[in-house]
Amino acid sequence: MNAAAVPPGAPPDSHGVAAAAERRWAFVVGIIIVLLVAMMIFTGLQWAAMPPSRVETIDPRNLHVTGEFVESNLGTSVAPDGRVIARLVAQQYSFEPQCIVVPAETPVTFRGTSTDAVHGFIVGTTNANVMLVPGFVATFTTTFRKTGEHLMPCHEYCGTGHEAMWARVQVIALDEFLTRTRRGERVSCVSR
Ligand SMILES: [Cu+2]
Repeated sequence: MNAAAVPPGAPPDSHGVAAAAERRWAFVVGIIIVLLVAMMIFTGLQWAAMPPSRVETIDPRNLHVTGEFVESNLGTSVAPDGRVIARLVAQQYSFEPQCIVVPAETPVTFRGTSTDAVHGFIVGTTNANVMLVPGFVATFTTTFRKTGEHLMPCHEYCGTGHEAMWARVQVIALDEFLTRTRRGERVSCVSR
């Protein structure tokens, strides 16, 4: 660089200073990239070497006829051990039930499966998000902090009716939920 290109007031070796700063930042970015790649390799190998913690299989051909996912057993119920369990089935192009009632401030275990194609759902803006694959039972436990209603759309493209495939999740107060389950009713949504 010739002296005429140095802006007025800049240190005489501004080019050298900039080059050193660039080298430092290139080094920092390089370390970050190496760390991320190492994490990907480590988790990829570790997960590939271990079986998933639990894989529950189910025959999708007779879901409606027998077992846990018959229609009368779908929806939310309280298990004998006190756990709240919401069961649902996805099929082209709807969820059964269409509206799921859950209590607020209580862990709720979702158990779902599919009769035909790969489906999935998310619940509103919560972090509940799962895929429903025929032949497997998907399960997760989550707690809804506030009462209210969430949309629950299918988020795996499953065919021409996919965009119309959604259900609702109604989160109600725990006492109201317990009162309704104590009456022995199958808990279903109330229109609001
Ligand atoms: Cu879908």
